[in-house]
Amino acid sequence: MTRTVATTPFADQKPGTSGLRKKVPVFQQENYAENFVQSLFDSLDGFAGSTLVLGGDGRYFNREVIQTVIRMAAANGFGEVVVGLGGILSTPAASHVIRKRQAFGGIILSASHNPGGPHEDFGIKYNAANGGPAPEKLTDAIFARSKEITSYRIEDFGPVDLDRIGRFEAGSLTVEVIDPVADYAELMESLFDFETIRKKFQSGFRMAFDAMHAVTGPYAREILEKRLGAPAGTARNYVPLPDFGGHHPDPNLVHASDLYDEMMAPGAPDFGAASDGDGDRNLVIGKGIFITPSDSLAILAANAHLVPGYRGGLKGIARSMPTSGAADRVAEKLGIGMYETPTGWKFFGNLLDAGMATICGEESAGTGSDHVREKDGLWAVLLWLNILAVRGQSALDIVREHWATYGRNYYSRHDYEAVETDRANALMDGLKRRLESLPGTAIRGMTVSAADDFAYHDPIDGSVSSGQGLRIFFEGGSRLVFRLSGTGTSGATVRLYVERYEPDPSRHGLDTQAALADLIAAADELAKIRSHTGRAAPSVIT
Ligand code: VG1
Ligand code: CO
Repeated sequence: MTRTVATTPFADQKPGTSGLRKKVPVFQQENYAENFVQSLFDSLDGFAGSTLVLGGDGRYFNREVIQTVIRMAAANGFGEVVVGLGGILSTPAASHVIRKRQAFGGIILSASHNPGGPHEDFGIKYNAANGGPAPEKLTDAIFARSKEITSYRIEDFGPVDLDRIGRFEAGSLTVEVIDPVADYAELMESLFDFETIRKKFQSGFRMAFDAMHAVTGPYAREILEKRLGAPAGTARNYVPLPDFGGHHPDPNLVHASDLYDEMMAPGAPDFGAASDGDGDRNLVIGKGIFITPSDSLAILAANAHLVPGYRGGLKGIARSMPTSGAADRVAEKLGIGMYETPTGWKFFGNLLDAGMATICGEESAGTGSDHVREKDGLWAVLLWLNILAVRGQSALDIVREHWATYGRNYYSRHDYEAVETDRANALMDGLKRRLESLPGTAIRGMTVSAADDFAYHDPIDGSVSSGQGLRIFFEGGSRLVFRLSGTGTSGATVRLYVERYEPDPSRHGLDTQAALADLIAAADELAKIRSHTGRAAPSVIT
């Protein structure tokens, strides 16, 4: 039986960089998740009788919301829900399942790299039929709808069994519980040369993969250990836990510091990697070298032709605006298109669908290709492994060679987390007001050549996304970018992105923070970060 339940709007259901992300107690308010899901369904057209893919990263509250979404999907007229066993699907796997099954779309329950647990974060994302994150037009419509919603529809049936693979009826709906790993693993086998990677492991190559007690554990065990024959123990922290073992499932140098320390110490494995809560991010560390996501994008793009799935070459490369220009130099050399989009994977969708870009990346540990419409953590790791196996060199040598060929883009991001919203806005507004007057100004011996507030004109659908980050360029190619995070759940997070290009190989061995010291100091002079935030130093440096 379908019920229509009266409700009243919540003021704060605005989707951010990737979906709606709030603390668990916010989501636990009566009707909160229901209002958002109904606002989503009300903003979609023509899904009667069609398939919805559903899964999440297994964090606290995942199972409860899965049950709610299933009953609401039934009441709203979907014909079928395809859900991962135990309510689990990594973000890239969900993207693949949506595409493979030609589903109408999918709902992914995740707050990505944010911590999980009763007082931590939860999130809901919607992906469209192409497998990619909802475009801005849709998220704007959902938000508008959430402010006027008066009721939602839900069907009355008991909880469906998420722990048994199979197909069954639930009320007016068909539910299919699928193995969350199988389709994805098969896709990876179709892109990479598993035989060559297997031989590499047989020859004694050692890697450490930290699943951070998040969603990629089962994927890494199946693919790395079972299909590629990596020794047992290659995947660590592989059991997904509702609170990620109390850690942030964020594969960066702060939250994956154990892995980093191990990779820098004597006796380190040959290659180290980690992924985040929902499996779309990747951290890659060679023996003795952390590879920045921006460099990784450039190196993967430059070497992709060595791998079966990309043997025909790349159509183009796309990167988010704050990501370093390292990939631009590769695109230039390959003579292919280079696209610069705002932060967030949703902006790559049109370029991938139109066949203009093959590989995309973000400085925030996101890399992916046209095989799905999300960034893909394990895919990036496998691409690295395949390249390492083919080239037969260490990651360190490959990175050094890349810098010698293309020059090095020194790059770092400084995050000031959980700043009071008013103070963060004051910082951004103050800088925005001064932008126009900056060109020609000299700071610490560097002259500002241009400054603007980044706006993106989508070449496919003509949409314009403005206010995407304040950019300050210096003569010689250095750059500062300031933007506010759209994924935080407490206060505001100010992100400062710092980049300097160094063509001279004899100057490639510097420590990153030292190489960027003048620019970092200039950023504080320009934006008065310390006085606005009241912080002496960033919360996270990557
Ligand atoms: C951050 C990253 C952005 C990424 C987004 C979602 O957004 O900077 O590059 O696309 O997280 O990643 P923001 O607005 O906080 O800077 V994930 O792994 O949460 O799906
Ligand atoms: Co993520």
